[in-house]
Amino acid sequence: MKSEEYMKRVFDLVHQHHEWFRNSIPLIASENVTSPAVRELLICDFQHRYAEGWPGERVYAGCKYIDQVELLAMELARELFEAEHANVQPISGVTANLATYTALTDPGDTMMCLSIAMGGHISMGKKKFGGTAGAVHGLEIEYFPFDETRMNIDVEAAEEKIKQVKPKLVTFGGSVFLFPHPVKELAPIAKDVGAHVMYDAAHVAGLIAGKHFQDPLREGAEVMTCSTHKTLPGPQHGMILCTKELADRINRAVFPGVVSNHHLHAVAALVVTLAEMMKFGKEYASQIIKNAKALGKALYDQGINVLCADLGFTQSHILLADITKYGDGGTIEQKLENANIILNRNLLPWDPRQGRNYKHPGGIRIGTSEVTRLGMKEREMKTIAEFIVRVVVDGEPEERIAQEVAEFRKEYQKICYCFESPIEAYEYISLSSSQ
Ligand code: DSN
Repeated sequence: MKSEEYMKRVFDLVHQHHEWFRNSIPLIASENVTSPAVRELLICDFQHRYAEGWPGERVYAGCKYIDQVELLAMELARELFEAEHANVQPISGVTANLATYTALTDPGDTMMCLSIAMGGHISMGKKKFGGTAGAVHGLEIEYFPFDETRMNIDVEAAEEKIKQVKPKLVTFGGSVFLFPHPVKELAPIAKDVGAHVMYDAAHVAGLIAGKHFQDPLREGAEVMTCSTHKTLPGPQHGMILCTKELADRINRAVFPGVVSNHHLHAVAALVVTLAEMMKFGKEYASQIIKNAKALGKALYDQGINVLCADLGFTQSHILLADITKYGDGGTIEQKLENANIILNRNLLPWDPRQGRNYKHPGGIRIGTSEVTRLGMKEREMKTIAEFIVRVVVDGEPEERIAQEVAEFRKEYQKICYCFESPIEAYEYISLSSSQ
């Protein structure tokens, strides 16, 4: 292709993506949509700059405004999460986790966490699976015993295992996270054997900020890592909150450990996100969880095996459904995508035992953060459940459902829980005449 054709092609594809999302129901639990103010800062000049080091102690000139912005982000993060220290330099949740492993452990040490099938994240993975903890930092991984009926860590068995294994680090949190983890119960046991306690809040940071989930830093976690773009509806970035005592170790592990430049435009955008959460976070988090419960019930009532019905399905933004009655997770994910319903297939805890793998697992994961941000409430969750059931259970033609989904979406184009919303959620913003 000629260079002009590459130009045309990329703009065409991105425009098509925007149009598709405008007409779709976004249910990926790790995603969200940012406010116009966040988006504006993401394209500011900060994105062209370097600010290695610490505010006031940079190794580059030109940082006098950047420094002040980073200090604002740190101040807001400390306040919102009631943390003694905040580092806003990790460029992602994985980077935040890697920095924490670097600060608190040495290669060869053992970390206890959830396996991926139980909801752990790839950044907690073993070396043989290429996970960050094992393959990059050289940690040995021991899994928490898991209660599959309650979709949570088995407290008694975990207590025994911590005493026996004596890990150097115990990590709570993960990627499939229906209920608060037993930090309060297990953190003292971990500390007794000399372990540090961290909590990966990538998924639930917005719920924690909104005071509608557990409060890990008060329950015994010394470090809480997160990405800033899931239930916390900000730029794609990372953050670490920790005790004063660990602040220097964490800072040094982040820089010069795992970041050079730390995506300064994202730090500016994070300030807006944190300010939005100060003002709207409680209401937003509460509605996300109400929506997840309502969607879980509506799906369950229509025959979909949403896990943990006896526990109210979830206390977070995530639902997990065993979909094996209707096919495998991969096939169902594709059918739903054809119908403009975007979610992801997911391993169930028992899938590896039953010979299923991540390409064709037994489950689907559904998240309600983004649809809530679009202003949807319990009533709309019933409509979404009907669309899903018509595809998955009734096998209606996917193209027909896609058209109905697009019609349904027309009413929900504004972004809620932010200071102002002058543009539509998936509006394409033009700055050049290339499109
Ligand atoms: N893998 C992402 C998720 O979907 O949970 C988080 O990085």
